[in-house]
Amino acid sequence: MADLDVAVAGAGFAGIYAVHAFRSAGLTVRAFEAGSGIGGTWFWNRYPGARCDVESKDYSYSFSPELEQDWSWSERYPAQPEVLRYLNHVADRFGLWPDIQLNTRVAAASWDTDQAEWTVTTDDGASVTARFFVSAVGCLSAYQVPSLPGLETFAGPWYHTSRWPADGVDFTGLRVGLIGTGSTGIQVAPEVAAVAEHLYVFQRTANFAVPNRNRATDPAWEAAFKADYRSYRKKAQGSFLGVPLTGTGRPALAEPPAEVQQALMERWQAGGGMPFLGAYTDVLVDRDANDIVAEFMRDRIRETVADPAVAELLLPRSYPVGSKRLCQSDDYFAMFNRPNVTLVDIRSAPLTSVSARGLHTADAFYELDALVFATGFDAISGALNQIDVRGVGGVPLAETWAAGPRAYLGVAPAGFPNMFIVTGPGSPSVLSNMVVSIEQHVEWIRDCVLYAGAHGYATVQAKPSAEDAWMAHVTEVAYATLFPLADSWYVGANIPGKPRVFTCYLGGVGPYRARCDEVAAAGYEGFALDRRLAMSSSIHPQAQLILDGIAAAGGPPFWELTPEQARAIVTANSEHIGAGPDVASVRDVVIPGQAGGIPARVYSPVPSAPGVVVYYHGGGWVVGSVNDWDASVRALAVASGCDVVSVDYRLAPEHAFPAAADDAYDALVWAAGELANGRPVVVAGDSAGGNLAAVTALRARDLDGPALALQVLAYPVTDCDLDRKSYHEYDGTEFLVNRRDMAWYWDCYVPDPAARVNPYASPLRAPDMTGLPPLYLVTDEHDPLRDEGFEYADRMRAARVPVEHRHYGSQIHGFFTFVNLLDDADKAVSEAGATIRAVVKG
Ligand code: NA7
Repeated sequence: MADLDVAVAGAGFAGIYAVHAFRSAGLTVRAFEAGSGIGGTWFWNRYPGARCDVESKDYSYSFSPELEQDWSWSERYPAQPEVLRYLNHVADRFGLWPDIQLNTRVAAASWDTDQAEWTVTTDDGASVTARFFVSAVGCLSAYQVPSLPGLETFAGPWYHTSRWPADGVDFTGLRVGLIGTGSTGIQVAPEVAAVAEHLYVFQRTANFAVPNRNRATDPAWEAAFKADYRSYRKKAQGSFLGVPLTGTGRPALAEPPAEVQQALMERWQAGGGMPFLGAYTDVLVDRDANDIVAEFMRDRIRETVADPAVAELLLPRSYPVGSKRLCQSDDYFAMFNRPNVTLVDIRSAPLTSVSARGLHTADAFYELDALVFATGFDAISGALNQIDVRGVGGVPLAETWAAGPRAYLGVAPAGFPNMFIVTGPGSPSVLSNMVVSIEQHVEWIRDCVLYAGAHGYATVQAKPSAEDAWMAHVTEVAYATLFPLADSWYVGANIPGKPRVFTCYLGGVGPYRARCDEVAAAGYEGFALDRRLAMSSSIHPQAQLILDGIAAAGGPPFWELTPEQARAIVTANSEHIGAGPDVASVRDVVIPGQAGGIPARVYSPVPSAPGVVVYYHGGGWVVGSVNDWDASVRALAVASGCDVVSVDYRLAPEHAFPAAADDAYDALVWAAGELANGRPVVVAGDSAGGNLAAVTALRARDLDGPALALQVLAYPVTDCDLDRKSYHEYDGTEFLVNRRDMAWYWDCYVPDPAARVNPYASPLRAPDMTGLPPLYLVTDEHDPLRDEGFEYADRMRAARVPVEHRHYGSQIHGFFTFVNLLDDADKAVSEAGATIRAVVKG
């Protein structure tokens, strides 16, 4: 038994929410955080000027309506200290601290196939086991310092912006060299320039930047905004970037140029990168449209920077605007008008080395007292690759990702069972509002973990074929845009030797979410779910009493008896169940079938029930009767509120296949035609009766009717192959049915083994499952028929048939009918009944 359900690496926005979400779902979780505080990016990037480029109203959790109402952001774009305060408030408010371990870096995580669990080792040498391993290490955590010869000889201090000293740095009176002019360099530069004696900005690539127009929050605006926060969040989740934007919805190239200029100017005045780039639909896909916007921005630089030579150097020309992260600043370009700021072009004369007193370029030497590196990150994969992650067969993740990081749906890497990556490669991640994407991933992962548990799966792993197809789709979408044209960190171009792969999904946050939801609804399509080691639970004591009673009674196995003797035993046993609940009326009928009259009993729980259930009892097509099943069918009638027709179909071996299946279908035709009178009709059955219900649903589809609203199958026989794992696991004579019993039942029902693959005998063999009525499936753990039930559900989901599956982890074959004796039977019948009731009432 693993120590934890979920081990999480990292406690930034993703890890913090993961702790809350998993814990609230009843899972045990611990997040390991290398920092001495939580916050991730917002803990480490505490350089002066650090500010989020997404508005505070968007860059905040949406999972708690109370939290979003109570918290007030002081500015339009929050500065780093405020974001960090917010995250600490969240941890306090939701009591997350006990499940977050600070000052602890995850060093390794390795998958143990035998135990179906991860061993997570931390840098203090400790280790913990967990069923699931979730990476929340972030996309921009592994910072990069370029390898400049002689850096170690530099006499002054040097800093990377992402490891800024907590006490800050005083640059007063110093000559400072800043390397890097991305989002970070552009933010930190004006702050340093304001105090330093001189700032030298070493620029390799000029960057585009739009103004923030940052401002204090207006309380009246905030109140109005908060009144509509819920619907705003919904819009964000369905939007393209995770922020609801109001673009023109038109291509710039189709607009009169003057109107384009005016619209761009309005957005420029309003500030903000996303609304500016989102003005026109073609800016990121059409180079001509992009050029219009780029030239507009270059004009703004020319307008702002006094020295034309400096302005010229600051004009970005080498890539389409937006294909590198669009920077945001209110004061970067104006800063170059200060006398204490010098722009150094290291594109034409690259940096060559560092010596004790400063920086050497190919054509000059700059005497410096301090150095600041704002040189970015090994993005997307860097932080995870720093952990020694090993999947199936001990294969390292770094090796699997040698040609570039990949994951099915951007969340689950193939070859790494039970591992998920929040905002991983192939998801919208850094090209979206991260908080929206983080919440979506965490919730999706949580639901997947819960699904696995509820259905008794030990492992969930992406199929390589699904991962391949997804990553091909990610690439295809990316190459329909201008993004791949830039040498950006999006493609790994900033890290020497890194494979050039575009790993953000550009299909949009809303459509991406819908795809993830579809995959989940289809039973985690593209994932292999495996049940091995899944259920550690033992047989429920009430069920064990039944098995003990049967064992104590002794007696030969059914297959040594005549069918009549076996039937008599089943009838005698059914008397232990006692009477079922009262219903308004019960009447016995004879249904006209193709081969003669079919006895049946109609239970009406109320005078005018909303629907009709046609029920087929279990008993291996050989034993059992309407009488024997009286109590459980009554219970189902009451629970569903529907009329239930319990069918005494012909039994084998006297009447071999397809007699029972024919009767089952004829009974449905009668019920739909004579009894339902327009009311919805459902088929249901347990064990061999589940088989008949499934087959009847197939036939009704194939014969164009009658229409069915639902099929309810309890541990159905769906296939003639008795070599499934569950047959071998539960082959003992102590169970109600074992492999040998089932072989006998099949011999009686379909004597010719070759005929058993007929889909009307083995419905799992139906080549096409589309167009079938929704499935409500009940399975139990300690049951030879367990696995074929799961497979049936999988086939249905693959055919997009809605499936609701309830698995009873401590129950035995037959339990559904043991009302009065087993609490779980009462529960299962009432749950199935409630579903039927809901379906027939529409
Ligand atoms: P970025 O955007 O990767 O910017 C890094 C900057 O450092 C960029 O100007 C680089 O020039 C420059 N750089 C990197 N390596 C070198 C070397 N070896 N020599 C000279 N200059 C170099 O990182 P940021 O921290 O600014 O932003 C990262 C993200 O964080 C940002 O996009 C937001 O999403 C938040 P280059 O352009 O490669 O020529």
